[in-house]
Amino acid sequence: MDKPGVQFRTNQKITWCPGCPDHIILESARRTLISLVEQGYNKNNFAMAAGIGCHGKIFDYLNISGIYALHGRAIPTAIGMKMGNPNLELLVFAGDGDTYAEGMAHFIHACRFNPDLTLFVNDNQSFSLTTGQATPTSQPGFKSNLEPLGNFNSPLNPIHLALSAGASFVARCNANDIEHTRMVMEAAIKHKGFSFVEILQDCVVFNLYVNNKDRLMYKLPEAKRTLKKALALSQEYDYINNKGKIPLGIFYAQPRPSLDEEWPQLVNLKNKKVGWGGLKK
Ligand SMILES: Cc1ncc(C[n+]2csc(CCOP(=O)(O)OP(=O)(O)O)c2C)c(N)n1
Repeated sequence: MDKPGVQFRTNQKITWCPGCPDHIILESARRTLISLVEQGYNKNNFAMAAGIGCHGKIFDYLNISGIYALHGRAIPTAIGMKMGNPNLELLVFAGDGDTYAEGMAHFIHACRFNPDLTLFVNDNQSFSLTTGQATPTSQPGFKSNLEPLGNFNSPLNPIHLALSAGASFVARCNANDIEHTRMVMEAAIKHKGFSFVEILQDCVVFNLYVNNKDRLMYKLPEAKRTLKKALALSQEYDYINNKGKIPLGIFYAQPRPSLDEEWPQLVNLKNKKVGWGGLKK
């Protein structure tokens, strides 16, 4: 076990911009893992697939096994890892460009297939590593070198989409709120099946319009909700409006059989305790 205070850290130099909330998301993830290990999770069974983008650099800084996937392909990479060793606790760290543009088909089908893994999407409403082009959650009018006249498209609503596609756990966090994000991350990892956590974050360099929305955010009360109610809540925020309210927390959590429970081959692997062995105490 690492020394207290350095758990799950690597010695890599962190190269995110000063002030980027990716630093804070890393800290929430680190605290989540520490808390789960304290509760009996086996540290060696955590593994990650990271997307390509600023967000993906968490792979270098969070000390668990894994792989940098291709841009847009972190979800299928994680599903493959899970099929190879269903005893792993798979975490996917992806970006909004990564997941909702090039990776969109994988996102929708993961909601349908319900593999037992957790997807965290750092949503800064821009392709930031490539210097700020519009993603599917960017606001109309967002100007970039690629679209000097501004983005013509309206944002899609990933929370609404995930719920519609059958995701069994759907949540939203504010990157700036370490402790709330930690709590939601922990609940998402504990959920059996596909968990989707959208983490709204500022981009301090490329899409300043989407920043400083903390004052609009409020926390949903913990409650078991119908899909209908969760869908209605998901529409409170349209990713453009700077006046309305932005709900945070768990919109929906409804366990249903996961991919690895439905496939006999995976059940067999699980029972044989392939790889690193049983996951939880
Ligand atoms: C297959 C493929 N397509 C496109 C790219 C180029 N690319 C690398 S990072 C990136 C932007 C990532 O944006 P996002 O996923 O929103 O993450 P952020 O950098 O904002 O955290 C793009 C388009 C690539 N490396 N590989």
